[in-house]
Amino acid sequence: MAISGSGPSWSVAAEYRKFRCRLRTPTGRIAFREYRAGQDDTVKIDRVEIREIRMRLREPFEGSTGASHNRRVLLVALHSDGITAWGECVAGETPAYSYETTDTAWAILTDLILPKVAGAVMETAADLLPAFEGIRGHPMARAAVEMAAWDLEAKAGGGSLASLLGGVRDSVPVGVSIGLQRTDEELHRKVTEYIDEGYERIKVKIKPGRDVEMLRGLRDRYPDVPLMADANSAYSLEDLPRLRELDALGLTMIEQPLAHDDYLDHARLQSEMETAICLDESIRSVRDAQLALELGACRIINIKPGRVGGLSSARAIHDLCVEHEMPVWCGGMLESGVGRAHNVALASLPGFTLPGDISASRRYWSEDIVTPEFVLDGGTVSVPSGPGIGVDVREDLLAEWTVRRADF
Ligand code: NPG
Repeated sequence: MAISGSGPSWSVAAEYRKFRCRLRTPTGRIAFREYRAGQDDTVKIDRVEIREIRMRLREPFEGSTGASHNRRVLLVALHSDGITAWGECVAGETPAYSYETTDTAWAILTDLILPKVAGAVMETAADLLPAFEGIRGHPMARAAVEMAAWDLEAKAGGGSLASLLGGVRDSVPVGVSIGLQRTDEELHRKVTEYIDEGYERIKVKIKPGRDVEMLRGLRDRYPDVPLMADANSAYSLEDLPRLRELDALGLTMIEQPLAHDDYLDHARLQSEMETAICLDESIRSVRDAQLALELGACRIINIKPGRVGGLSSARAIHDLCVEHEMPVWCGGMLESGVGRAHNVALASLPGFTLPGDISASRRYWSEDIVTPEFVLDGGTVSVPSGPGIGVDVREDLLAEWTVRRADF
């Protein structure tokens, strides 16, 4: 669906798109088709469906902000002329990681966004921007629709989502994230298991009281394994002496040690530490990434499309980081196969040089909602090459696991 050489230039197309965004029907629906002269790359979203499915984690997953036992996953389906495109909302069950939750996202999507998306005509995901007007924040709710729109554009054009995004790899290196364990022995057992399975790097959750000694024990046992720690904002600058002890352990990075909205203290901390700081929760947009870069608040960024409002924003952050030679990697939020597929496509972009939190489906689920499931192959996961996200949602499990549904 890219504009071809014989079509309008990029700048003309951008102006045209802005103009189209201002045109609305009296119902507030987005209907641009009649204003387009002789262009046929558009698709009409005939019907929209949102479902909440419940997925049971194979084992609880615990970070410094609490434990997850089950996932309440929201899936958005855009139906267009025989095509079904999918997006997943990654908001959590509680507002521990961000202020958004499954229930706030359900409300924003069903009350405000989806009624405007049904009946819309689009060529690219950017054409759905009017559906998000008047909504401050709520990136995870918006991303569920935006990512489904990318899937739709790719499927309508017959290509993979990865190639539409500009991906350059057919497989991506992946790591595994290990939640807090009751004892160091249990942690060591898990690490051994995942290394044997072929994971390329190990990320360990930490919090005050379960940090330096625990990681030192791990480092002694696995001197050569790429190890990193994720604090999910569990520390403050007062913990500087303790955090500095981590410098001796050769970690590839420390993820989000300080508060989600504290760029200044992260910059102070980074200047005092040798280990790279990676920001996660702090980066919600390309502007946040610019701020972090300018302040020197980190040396690595974790990009999660859900956290930043979708794939367009994720790609813009990626592009900015490539320009500034800052490595990025793709984070994970205990996604079902739908969100995992979007993450894999994103991670195929050239700047994703570090292994992502994109584990095999089996790491979290006895059965995934998609087929084929994502599997680990020599420390990598293959990037699907079929149309769009390249995996199919299993109708049998969808019917069985749905606990609520709304249609537009
Ligand atoms: O592999 O999907 C995964 C999980 C990786 O540790 C992981 N995610 O803080 O990055 C995180 C954490 C997370 C999980 C965040 C769930 C939010 C929700």
